[in-house]
Amino acid sequence: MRATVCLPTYDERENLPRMIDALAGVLRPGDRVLVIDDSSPDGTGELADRLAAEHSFVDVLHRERKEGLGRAYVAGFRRVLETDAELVLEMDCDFSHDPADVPRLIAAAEEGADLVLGSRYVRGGGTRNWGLLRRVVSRGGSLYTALFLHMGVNDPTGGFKCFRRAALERLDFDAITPRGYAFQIETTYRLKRLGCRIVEIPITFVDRELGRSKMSRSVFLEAVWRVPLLRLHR
Ligand SMILES: Nc1nc2c(ncn2[C@@H]2O[C@H](COP(=O)(O)OP(=O)(O)OP(=O)(O)O)[C@@H](O)[C@H]2O)c(=O)[nH]1
Ligand SMILES: [Mg+2]
Repeated sequence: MRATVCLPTYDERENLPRMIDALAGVLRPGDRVLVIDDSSPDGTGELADRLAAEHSFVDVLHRERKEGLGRAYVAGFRRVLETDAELVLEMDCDFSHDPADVPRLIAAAEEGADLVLGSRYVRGGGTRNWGLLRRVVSRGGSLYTALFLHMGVNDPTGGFKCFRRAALERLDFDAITPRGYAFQIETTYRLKRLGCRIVEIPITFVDRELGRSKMSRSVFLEAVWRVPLLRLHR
């Protein structure tokens, strides 16, 4: 099945060329990468254009403003669904998600999952180089989500995913408005409610070495108030 990896970038100049090289080593003929750049001040967008000129499997979607990860992914999904891609992946560009795990996500989707989640909190998964605060916040987020949404998913806030095209097409993108981690929770929750088959596979999440995190208080607070609302409004 042909896969497209959506790669949102904001100031990832140090990471993007290495990431494209790494993906070139694991993707199959016909697979593609869509870089979704929100006019990064550090020139990641122009760099992406140069990489796309060098590598025929790379496309770039330029957006005018930084509007958060959720908006960037929705724009990317719409673009990918105009192509014939059968699988659509989400992945960070900061090497927290190991490109070497991409074939395992794809394989799980090909074996029949509608949505595959790279999971830190199943047997064999974990985090590396994370301080106590990040570990507590992430675990707390999973427990908080489980408390309200009962999805049976161990790592609902993660952003390393593979959607089957037919599942992604069932999502109403106009109705999915969150920007940060809440976006990840909401897409998974909506597909669960639609009866989709969700499979978690273990990954090790490594803290970024280059560039700066865009995780913010507002991203965190958005998830805190949106998760209970998801439950109440449907
Ligand atoms: N296009 C776009 N990409 C973004 C935006 N915010 C973050 N990203 C990218 O999304 C990916 C994840 O963002 P990070 O800053 O690593 O945030 P995080 O992984 O949630 O948090 P950390 O664990 O602290 O790194 C990276 O590839 C970022 O460059 C945004 O508003 N627009
Ligand atoms: Mg990150």
